[in-house]
Amino acid sequence: MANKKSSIYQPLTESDAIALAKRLQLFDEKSQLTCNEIGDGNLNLVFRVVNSENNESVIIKQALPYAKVVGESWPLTLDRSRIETNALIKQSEFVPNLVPKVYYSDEALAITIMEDLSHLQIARAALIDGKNLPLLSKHIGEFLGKTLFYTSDYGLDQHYKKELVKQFINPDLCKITEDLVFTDPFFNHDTNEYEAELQPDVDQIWEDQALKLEVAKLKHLFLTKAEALVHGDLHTGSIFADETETKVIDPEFAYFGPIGFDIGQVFANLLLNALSKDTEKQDILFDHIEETWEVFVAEFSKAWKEDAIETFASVEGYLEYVLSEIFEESVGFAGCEVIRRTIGLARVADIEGIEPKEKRLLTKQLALQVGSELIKNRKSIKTPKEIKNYTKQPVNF
Ligand code: SR1
Ligand code: MG
Repeated sequence: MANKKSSIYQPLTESDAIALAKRLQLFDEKSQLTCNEIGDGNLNLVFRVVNSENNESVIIKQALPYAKVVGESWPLTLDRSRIETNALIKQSEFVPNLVPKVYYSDEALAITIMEDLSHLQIARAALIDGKNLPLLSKHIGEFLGKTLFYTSDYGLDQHYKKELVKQFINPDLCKITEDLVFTDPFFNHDTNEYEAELQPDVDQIWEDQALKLEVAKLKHLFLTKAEALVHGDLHTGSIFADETETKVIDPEFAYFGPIGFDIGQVFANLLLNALSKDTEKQDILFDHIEETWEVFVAEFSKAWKEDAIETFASVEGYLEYVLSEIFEESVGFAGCEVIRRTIGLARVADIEGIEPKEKRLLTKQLALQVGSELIKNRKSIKTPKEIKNYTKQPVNF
């Protein structure tokens, strides 16, 4: 049930956040603490509490009982805070170097207190600024390979996995994805938003029955395929990075879903950044897409060979079959994400920031075309290199 508030829940103010940090003795008793609410995401309050004497800091993240991006008219469960805390803790078992440390959590207040990563930049912003983030895909491939293998039936005691599936039932946040990624952009729905000039291209999507049939199949996978504990919202805005470090944040959408969903979101958001760039600057992004996949395959395969608990794991061809299914699904999910980030409710700065408008419209037209083709052709696309080919075609008018 959405919007179930405990009696002690209330949204924190900046001074409440300082009082909480003091009460929990997160800093020395005599510290001079300052606090700013720095949340710029769609859903939560994010307080940065700093000891002004030595600059030590923590982040206090609090879920609001509604979606901040829309307002109180869109109620949202506070339980996502419990999901986020537990997902961070679970992921840290496999990739402690790639997620923020959790210091404290309180389900009733819907808060998670964690490591401050303000020395890093959100990857989306860094890529828009033209930074290369040379280790981004190596780290993300490792994050994907380890977290997804070790929470799947291939790498985790299958009885215990079912217990975990129960703990990570996340219906409200899944519903957001079911609607915003897999449904609304493919119909005339009032959450969609795009320039009037794009209407013919959008109509083409809405009228394309072959495309809709494929989206229906992908949506059904998202609804039913409890393959591994996925992050569930792994776009470049959920990654902090610099030249040497990468941290994956915000797993409030985590649930047991298809492995390819996380990979597809990574592909799509790198692809959207590539589309926003002039041709000579695109290769770095396509290289990141390729390396993400290669490192994922290497990590997943290593874990499979060393730690698989599934009796059939040693059967010749099984790992290769699983990887090819994951790739096909990743490509399809990437297509859905590209389309929703172009015309749906939660669009991305990479594309929205393109000026002048004519250039932005051309990029959006290409994005819609690429997204549709990835979805429809996913069975015949066998390598991440081939994804790039679809971006080289002229836009159909
Ligand atoms: C109402 S939430 C909109 C989007 O923001 C989140 O980060 C997810 O991507 C969601 O689809
Ligand atoms: Mg988020």
